[in-house]
Amino acid sequence: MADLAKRLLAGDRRALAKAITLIESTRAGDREAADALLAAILPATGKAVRIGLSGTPGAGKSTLIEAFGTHLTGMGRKVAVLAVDPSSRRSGGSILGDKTRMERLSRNPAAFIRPSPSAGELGGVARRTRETILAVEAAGFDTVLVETVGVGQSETAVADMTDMFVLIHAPGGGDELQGVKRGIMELADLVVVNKADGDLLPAARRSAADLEAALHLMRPKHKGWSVPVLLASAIEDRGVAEIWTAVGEFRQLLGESGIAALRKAQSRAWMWTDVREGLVGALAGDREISALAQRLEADVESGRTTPPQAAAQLLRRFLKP
Ligand SMILES: Nc1nc2c(ncn2[C@@H]2O[C@H](COP(=O)(O)OP(=O)(O)OP(=O)(O)O)[C@@H](O)[C@H]2O)c(=O)[nH]1
Ligand SMILES: [Mg+2]
Repeated sequence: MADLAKRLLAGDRRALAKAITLIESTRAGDREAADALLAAILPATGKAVRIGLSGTPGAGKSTLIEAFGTHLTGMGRKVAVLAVDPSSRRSGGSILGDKTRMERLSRNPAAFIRPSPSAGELGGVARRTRETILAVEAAGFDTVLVETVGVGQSETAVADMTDMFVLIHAPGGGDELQGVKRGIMELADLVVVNKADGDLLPAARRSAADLEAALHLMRPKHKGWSVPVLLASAIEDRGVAEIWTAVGEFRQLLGESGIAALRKAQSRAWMWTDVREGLVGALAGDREISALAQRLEADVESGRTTPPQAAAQLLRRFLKP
């Protein structure tokens, strides 16, 4: 493990791939090794700009990340692209799709692309991605882009592991705008209307105006930051430099201490998430408790016991066997 950590810290890409495989492994022994590895590299982490990107399926997230990432490597930055997608929607085929969508970037020596770990529960996928962020930072990547599809809870998970959350929107009418859940809008630090090209340009302008109006009605997430709405075209490589400018302005507003505070809160929340998941896992893995749980569920269903009483009984047994 010490050797793997050393090679990882030296920026060895094969060591990075191996580290991530270890992080994603579900074998018990690997878990301990991954924990030890993470502890060893921890002092070398935290130096990257962490950006989450989300948007409805087909909004052009991957294509935009390709253009944005290529722009950043052109500026001398080292870019890692990770994905969080707990849905089964993404099988082997579309991971390949992503690689072709990011063809330039995947051949770029200053970039590293890691598709989402195979489908699983969001909690597990999110934890592995958080750990992978640490691994790529230790390997020297100074910009981490985390893509997630805007369905379900994954965008909250990604917003909780990044410094800045970017919502990518495709041009569309009012109906489509209503399809953007309010909760996702509230997470956004920056909104990009992609596909602002060709025939779609007028619709993109209208969408941007609608989004600006909607954002105006929302409570600001960070004091002093009004969420910009930018137009971009991933396929024409336009609007990409402006995204990086907005990232810089946002980081300047938050300041180093603001970002540090954000990350501290994220670390605390991560710890408690792991505690909760560990407890639920231990509960589920205990045979005696499972048997009791089954009886209690039946009691709750039939109205013999109230749910709070059943929960208290289960916890009593679990905590004081
Ligand atoms: N006109 C136009 N089409 C675009 C642009 N960006 C992406 N597309 C097209 O939109 C489609 C979806 O692009 P992706 O980059 O795969 O979108 P995505 O949001 O990553 O999709 P999922 O990961 O499946 O949710 C593709 O056919 C792209 O060629 C753009 O700037 N302009
Ligand atoms: Mg994609």
